[in-house]
Amino acid sequence: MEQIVAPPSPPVAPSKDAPQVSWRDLREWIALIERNGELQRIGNPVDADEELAAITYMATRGETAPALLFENLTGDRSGSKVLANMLGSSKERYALAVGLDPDLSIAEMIAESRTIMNRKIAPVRIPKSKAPVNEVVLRGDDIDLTAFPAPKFWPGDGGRYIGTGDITLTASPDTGRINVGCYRQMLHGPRRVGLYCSPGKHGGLDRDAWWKRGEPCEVVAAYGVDPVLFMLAAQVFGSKESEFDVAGGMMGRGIELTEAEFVSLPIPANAELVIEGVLHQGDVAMEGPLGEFTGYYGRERGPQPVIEVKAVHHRKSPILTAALMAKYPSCEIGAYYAIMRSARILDDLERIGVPGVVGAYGHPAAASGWGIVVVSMEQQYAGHAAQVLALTAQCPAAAYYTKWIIAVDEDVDPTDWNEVMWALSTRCHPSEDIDILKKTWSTGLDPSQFEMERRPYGSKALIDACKPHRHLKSFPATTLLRREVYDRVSERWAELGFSGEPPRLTKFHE
Ligand SMILES: Cc1cc2nc3c(=O)[nH]c(=O)nc-3n(C[C@H](O)[C@H](O)[C@H](O)COP(=O)(O)O)c2cc1C
Ligand SMILES: [Mn+2]
Repeated sequence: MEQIVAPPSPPVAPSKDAPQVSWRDLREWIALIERNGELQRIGNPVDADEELAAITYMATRGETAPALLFENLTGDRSGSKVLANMLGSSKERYALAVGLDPDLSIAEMIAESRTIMNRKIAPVRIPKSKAPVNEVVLRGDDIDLTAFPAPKFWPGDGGRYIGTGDITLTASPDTGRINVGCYRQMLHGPRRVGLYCSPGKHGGLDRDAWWKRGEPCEVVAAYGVDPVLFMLAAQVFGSKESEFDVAGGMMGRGIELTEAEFVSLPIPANAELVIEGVLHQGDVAMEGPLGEFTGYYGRERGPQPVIEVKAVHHRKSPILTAALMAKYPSCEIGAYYAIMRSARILDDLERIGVPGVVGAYGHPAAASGWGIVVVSMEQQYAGHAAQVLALTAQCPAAAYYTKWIIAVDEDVDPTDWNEVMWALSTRCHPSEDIDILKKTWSTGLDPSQFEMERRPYGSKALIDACKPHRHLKSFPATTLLRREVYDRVSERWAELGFSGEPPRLTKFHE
């Protein structure tokens, strides 16, 4: 089996100003994380049927688990490897993917992410002959996707999912905009792959627009992709935006695409395994369920469209990316999702123009960053906290799902749950400080409401855990160290027998 050769070099800590990430494709990124001690290779035989997911789940019950490269899959007929926990709950691997310093704090990464997510760089085209994904090209009856190790994750899953850590390309027939979404794909047969888009997702809207014209919808899907394409495919952008441009901006260079064999869509040139195909109206097969990011099974089994596969491209010994959906910290959408969503919430609040917002964080343990958003702010006028709470709750980046929106003062770090609990327990008076919004934007994936039909209508608690504005002047002083004493102790930190840096404190007794 082909080996990924990791050239020996010191751990990489890319400069904050580096405009371009240091890796070119998934293989180079794997080599980078391996040099940084963030990869575990598993060479023992592992069954893709529940065992791969079981190992991934068990290995990721702590927050510092490495990415897992399964190199030997039982029954595999394709020479593939499977990468799981690619990003997971690791802020370090997120940083290595987007060219940030892995030692930055979460709050610093959120701030840096706002900058790089707002850059846009269009994709570039490279010739077919230069595209690594064209090492092997198959058409027609030569195609057999059942040769690849498609995992079944959870015991109650409805089948083997070749696509979880995937990207799926569709085009709008009206504007030509290419959408990149991450939608699950269950393997039905050698040339048949299910594609589930929940209502309103851009891939599904494109599909329906083609069908409305009486034409089949062309699709390209990639099952081994670099971490930036994967992350961007799983983020919501405007329906007219192409995720490719944002991915290019984050990487500091255009995503490389090349011409396909059958469809008019392009294919990602550096992917590991790509399929081209079409969705015909009326061609459906039973699909689902799949264990979800909530920690429960999602939508019931039902008929969903099927991709008729027309061509397959892959690198030799391709590395497939598999995304386990599970409770934190075992969920693939852990650290990166929380950081990117928080960056976008702050962008939204800035665009709206509300003053005084200092930070925000959607904690990943709250259903992968969907359940809770903490916003920190400097209270400037009566009613300010209530305004920030309501705007945060309903801004585009936070409105979906989020149930608990908590406002804290600027001296509380929203990324530090210990500090948030302190604020909730000392500055919040439940009978005064909690408001409820009803009939808000939710999802069928939230199991807390019965019956199923009620689920899309959620509710949100707005929790004011700021000091009461009415009593700001007379609110008890927080116990803080005197600056000069802190400095004196810090200087003697090592001499006192402590290792490492003294804790960083920013607020002092006045
Ligand atoms: C591993 C994983 C699996 C996902 N599966 C689905 C899915 O099957 N269907 C779906 O509609 N969204 C799914 N999502 C969420 C979409 O990727 C996300 O909503 C994204 O914004 C879709 O792109 P779009 O906004 O361009 O439609 C999944 C996300 C991840 C990370
Ligand atoms: Mn989109």
